[in-house]
Amino acid sequence: MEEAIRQFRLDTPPVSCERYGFGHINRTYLVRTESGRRYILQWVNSTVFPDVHGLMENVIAVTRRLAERSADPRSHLSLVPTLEGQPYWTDPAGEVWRLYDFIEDSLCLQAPETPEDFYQSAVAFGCFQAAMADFPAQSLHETIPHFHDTPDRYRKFHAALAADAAGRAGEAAEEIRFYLDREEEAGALQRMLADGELPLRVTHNDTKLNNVMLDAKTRRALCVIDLDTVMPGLAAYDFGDSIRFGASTAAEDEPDLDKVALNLELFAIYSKGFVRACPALTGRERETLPLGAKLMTLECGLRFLTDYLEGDRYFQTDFPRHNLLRCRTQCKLVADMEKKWDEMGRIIRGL
Ligand code: ADP
Ligand code: GN1
Ligand code: MG
Repeated sequence: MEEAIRQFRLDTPPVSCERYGFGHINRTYLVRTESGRRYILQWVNSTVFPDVHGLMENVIAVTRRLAERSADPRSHLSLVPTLEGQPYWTDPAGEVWRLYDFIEDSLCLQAPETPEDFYQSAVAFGCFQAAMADFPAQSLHETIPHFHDTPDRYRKFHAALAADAAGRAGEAAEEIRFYLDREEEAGALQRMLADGELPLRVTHNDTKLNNVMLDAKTRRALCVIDLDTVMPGLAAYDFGDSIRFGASTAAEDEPDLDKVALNLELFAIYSKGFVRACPALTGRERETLPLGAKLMTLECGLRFLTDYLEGDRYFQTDFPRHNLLRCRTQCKLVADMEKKWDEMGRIIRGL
């Protein structure tokens, strides 16, 4: 990591470099230099993203497009070049490192502190989708093929279950049953896409609240970060993943399931912000937003469960059964959405 820092064009020599943030995939470091300036150094996880060079081409193209759209340097991520003028550094082992300017005077939240914070995150993701509306989606690399293809996630789950490589299927029997009971409905968005009912858009695909920056003073949306999964996708994916993470009454790994529910007030607030920021959504796309919330939550829990069955190889975990705990909160949230389904539909129709 020290060697990586030395490869980039910092303003003055570095004085510290420490682990930073709560991401589950990459390794992120906060770098400070003698002048007091801060940067974000990241090691990009090449197991999760095998085409790491394609991924960086996406990041370069997307940040360039966003920079063309706004002169405000805090409205988008900015890559800092290497000493040789390259946008990222490949180390001798083939691992990719990149450096971003730190977005100063900003907030990155793990949970909304007020409904307005959540509204602003909807504005950030909605504006991102709108800003990318005329970007040639087919020019982007698919950094993780079938990323939100829920039936494909089910195929991988069945393979993991059959192998039961870590001998954990018995312990997860209740969650496994929960997923088997919902397999048929899990393909609904994919079927609509295949039938031409929904347009493919450039989407972010990982719209957690902690992938948005808010202005620390005004608390207004600044920009979206974590662009590794920007790919062609459905509006319902971006809407749904935000609801899954930010409109839950508890953290993604809350052990007390009684605390986990869908907060309908936050659901309504996010819906309003997202739809306002994305006026181009078709009527059919708007109708699918509640389904996006349910299916993204179902899918994410299924991914945690699959990773648990495979021995925790994908998501970074902090303790044994962390992925199982995460899966349980997602199941609880799906069950709560099923109870609140009519109300979710009413909120969207009333916008
Ligand atoms: P991961 O893919 O592991 O989630 P992220 O790109 O989301 O990695 O970065 C992890 C965290 O680092 C973010 O949640 C945010 O708090 C912080 N971060 C990332 N980029 C920046 C930036 N340019 N300025 C300030 N903070 C950042
Ligand atoms: C991962 O990278 P991060 O922590 O923002 C994952 C998302 C999951 C999320 C669950 C590339 O997001 O798809 O929804 O964890 N990212 C990737 O918290 O798999
Ligand atoms: Mg992230």
